[in-house]
Amino acid sequence: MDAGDKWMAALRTVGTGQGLRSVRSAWRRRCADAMGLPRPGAERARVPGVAQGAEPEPGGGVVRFARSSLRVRVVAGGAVFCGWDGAEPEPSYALAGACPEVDERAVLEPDTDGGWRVVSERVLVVVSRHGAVEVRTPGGVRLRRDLPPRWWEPVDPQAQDGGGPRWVQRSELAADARFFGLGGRAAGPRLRAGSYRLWNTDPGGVFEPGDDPLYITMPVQLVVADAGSHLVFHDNSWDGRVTLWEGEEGAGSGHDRPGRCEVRLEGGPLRYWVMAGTPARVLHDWAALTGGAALPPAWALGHHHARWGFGSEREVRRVVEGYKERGLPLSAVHLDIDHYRGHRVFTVDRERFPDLPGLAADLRRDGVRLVSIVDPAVKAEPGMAVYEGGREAGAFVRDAQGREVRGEVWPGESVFPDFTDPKARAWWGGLYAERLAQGFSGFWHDMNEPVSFAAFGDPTLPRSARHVLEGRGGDHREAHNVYGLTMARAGYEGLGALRPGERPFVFSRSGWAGMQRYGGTWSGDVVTGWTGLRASLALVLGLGLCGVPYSGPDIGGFTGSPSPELYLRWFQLGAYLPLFRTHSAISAGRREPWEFGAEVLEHAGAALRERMRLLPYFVTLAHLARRTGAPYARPVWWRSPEDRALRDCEDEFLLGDSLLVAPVLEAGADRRAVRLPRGRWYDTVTGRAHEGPGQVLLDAPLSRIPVLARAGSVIPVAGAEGGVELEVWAPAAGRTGGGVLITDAGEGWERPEVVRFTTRARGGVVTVEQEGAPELAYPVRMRG
Ligand code: NBV
Repeated sequence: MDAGDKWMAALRTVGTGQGLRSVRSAWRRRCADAMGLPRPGAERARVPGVAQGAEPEPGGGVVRFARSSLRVRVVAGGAVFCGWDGAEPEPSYALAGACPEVDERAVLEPDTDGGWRVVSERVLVVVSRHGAVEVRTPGGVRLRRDLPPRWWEPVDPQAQDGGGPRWVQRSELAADARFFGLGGRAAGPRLRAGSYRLWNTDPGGVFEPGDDPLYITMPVQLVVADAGSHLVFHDNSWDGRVTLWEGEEGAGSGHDRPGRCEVRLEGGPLRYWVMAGTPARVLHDWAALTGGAALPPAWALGHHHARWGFGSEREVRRVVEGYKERGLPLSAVHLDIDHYRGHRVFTVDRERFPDLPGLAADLRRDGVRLVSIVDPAVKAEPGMAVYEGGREAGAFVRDAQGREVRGEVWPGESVFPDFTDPKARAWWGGLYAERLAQGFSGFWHDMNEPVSFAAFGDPTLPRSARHVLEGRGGDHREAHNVYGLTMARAGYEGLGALRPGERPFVFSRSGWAGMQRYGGTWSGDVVTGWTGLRASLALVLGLGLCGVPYSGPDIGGFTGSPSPELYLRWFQLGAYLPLFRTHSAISAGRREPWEFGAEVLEHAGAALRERMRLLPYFVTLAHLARRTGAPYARPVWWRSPEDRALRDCEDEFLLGDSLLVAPVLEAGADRRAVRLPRGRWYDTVTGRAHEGPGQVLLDAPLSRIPVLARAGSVIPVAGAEGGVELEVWAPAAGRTGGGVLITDAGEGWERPEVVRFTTRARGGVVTVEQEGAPELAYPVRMRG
């Protein structure tokens, strides 16, 4: 199905009335842009020209070229900022706060041939006479070479339309470099040669691996090569494209063909950050720059069950009862748009959900939380409290003439809060009081690319729509990609003010660089099929490398009905991902584990119980993600980026430092090849040891997927009698290992407790020690 077909199918879901209004809405958007955007006139290209001189500044300096300038600034921690044409690090939606302090030790010096260099502890930045920028390791090995950029400017300076010129920058990378990131890409995690658009997009009710872009795009690339890894972030929220060409070693006549990358943006500043080092170091620097990930409450690390179309309170109770009767642990139930009155956000359909607070309280007694979907579109209905409140607050997006921009979404004709306006965020944040009063504990932001149904063209707001952009003012071309991010901020901050003692739980379909500060995300409407299962893993791993550690797929797929086998394999994978949620569309089949026969129920139940046993490990990983930037689910090359076979291995992952998870992603498979990083790995079921690096063939009967534990690991798990116990996997003879346990009270802001352990194998005896304690405070179960 192409995008047009998908939108037509989606329009069928919404009915004819809305279908017709979607035609009107698309037409209105087209007219608004025809009138509200400047017509492109004659343009001329510009390049920086030759370097004329340079002025040192703290942390680096500014190199002046004939027709531009380049600022290079190294900040504490070692990240490098490069800003062309006067671009500064701020203002930025990605940065967590003010730009970090500069590294005073980094200095600008003249280089040979009329160029300049900035020498710092972690990298060496060399700027050529014509404006090419090389980032090298301190040892002088080249990580990337950014060629002089090129801008297109209107010949008539009066024709400037506020966004600045569009620009392109090409870069050369090592021939062996592999690319990851760019947000949530279904075709990843390794990004092959191709062109990837930077424009958050709802693919229209379902996506498959070939669909691109999706809901979260961001100009963040992690490049992994023999010479080292680095992250590059072009801090610019405009529409654009990243085109990648993987290199080839010894191509043609024995010469390497370098990897290449081209970043092309339709406006906005040409500025970027580079962070170099091991993957762990790079993600640490990224989190330092853009903020630690919001810590989910402990219950959000359990199992969630959702469905679009539960239909009634009775049905919700029936499903929860079903979990209980079968002894299946459940942490949360999600209510979708069908519990709203006529799809109006922040309302309740009281006929079908007569007593939500009562339902929430009953569920809570059984340890189950209620999570509410929250859509940004507000029905443009005079007299409706949310609409009137928003008007009073001046919160809705307007056009160039100052009129409300109207679109078409689930409730009908709708308006859209401008979340780039601090006033609008404060107003919107206050609305969550209604949700809290209904008994909801968590929030699921949807449709915030933002979507406005369109029978043709781009299903979003007009590009000419005006936005406050924190007071700077601008239009949707700049605000579109940060719409979901700023909505997440509004929700997170609102909840923080309304319920200061609890950590907000927000996850959002759309977002941008830095969204982790406010919460996580999920896969969106992944197609039900083996390809969708594979895409689910790609999305989670790719997003983790962009600093968004908490996510997971719709288990079983969003559409249709999975076969029992596919459902089970999806469930088994999902049990090891941060967000562990079953969900499906209103027209799709059921996703409760007992709907697929006794065998599936038995094995899904086992996966569920294993997840709950691993909960202390997941809580620890959540804290580590926040503190260190390391995602819970990491590519297998995380600790061995030099292992080329691992770089190309996309169908398994590390869960924290200790576990390697190898899901089954193919129909009919009962064994699979598992690639091991260096060191000893134990099959957690058979206890058999395997030595890496290398590849082994492991059993994967329907009852389980292969999960291996790193020798020497200490994994905190829930003990059979309650409390935490330590699962210790013996180190190889003469080796050491270790682990960490981070505990907290589950949902507040109390200081977590961090306990570290070391393991040793000496003379055939394995010992475990707890740092700073004369003896272990936890029971130990020796394995391996
Ligand atoms: O709110 C309905 C769905 C939701 O179930 C799904 O998870 C979102 O990704 N929503 C999209 C809108 C409808 C899409 C066809």
